[in-house]
Amino acid sequence: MSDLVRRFDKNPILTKDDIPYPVETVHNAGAVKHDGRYVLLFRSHRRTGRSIIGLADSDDGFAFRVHPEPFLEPANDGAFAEYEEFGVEDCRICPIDGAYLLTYSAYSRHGVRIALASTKDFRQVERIALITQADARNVVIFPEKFDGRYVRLDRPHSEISPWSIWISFSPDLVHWGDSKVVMKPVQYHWDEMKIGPGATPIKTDRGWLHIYHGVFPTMDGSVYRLGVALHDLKDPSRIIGVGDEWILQPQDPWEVTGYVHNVIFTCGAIPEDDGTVKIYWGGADEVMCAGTARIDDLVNLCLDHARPAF
Ligand code: BMA
Repeated sequence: MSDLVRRFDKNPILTKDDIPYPVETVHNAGAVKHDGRYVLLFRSHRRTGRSIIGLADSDDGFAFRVHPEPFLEPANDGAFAEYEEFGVEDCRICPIDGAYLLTYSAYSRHGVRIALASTKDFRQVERIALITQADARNVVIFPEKFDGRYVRLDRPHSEISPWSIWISFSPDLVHWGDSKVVMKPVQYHWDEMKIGPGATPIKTDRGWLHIYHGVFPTMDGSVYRLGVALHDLKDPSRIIGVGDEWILQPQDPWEVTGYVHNVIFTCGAIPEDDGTVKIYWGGADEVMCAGTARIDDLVNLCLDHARPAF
């Protein structure tokens, strides 16, 4: 099968040289279209080794302009400060109810948990709540409610099970429950070590398409790749199919070598009216890359070349 994702020919789209304040990396960006413009909320390491979130925007989804100041830095006071002490990472963006929900990893001496914030204009941002205990990462919220409830995919950590994708429900975005596991790594498979939610799910006529990451352990360390899963339109806890093959693996020099080698990690993808999707990913935890795929091809992979969800 030919490559389902076509890399943009001018990758990487952002490097640390594009950032107007001192950082060592620019990667793992959440993505959304706002007022016809493409917006990225990317992660950058400071030289302390701790991360902040920056903002970039673009007319065409490929040429981005970075805003002069960081968008979100660890809180200095209030309820969030204690849990953001070690940095904020890997922000996802969910457009819903006329606003954008932001879910990001908050790191501290207590572990990693997920913080929820909201913005309407990407200027003002309001922190709402810490919505998981430690340890959990990679929360993506579906951009629609189901039977009046918000739904998210999340990834709690476990010492017993390989890290898996769970689903949780909420009436108010703050209190979450009815959690259950929906998808697990498959043994001796490209995602056998751990999996986690990636981009905010995309609605298609055949189901919710979720681009996730999977990790394989090698003698040379872990390899991070992307795969796809399709969730039922009405009941997102039901997985219709998981593509057996990865859709993207480290290949370009800036994906194979960098801050952490052999990493492709997504936090955002933007569906277009022409049936394509722009996928954004961090290369080797150091640069931002982009590519396009046909949504139908990704859905077909879930349906025609499926591996079990468990
Ligand atoms: C994960 C997270 C991601 C990162 C990946 C590869 O555990 O820290 O932010 O991209 O590892 O280093």
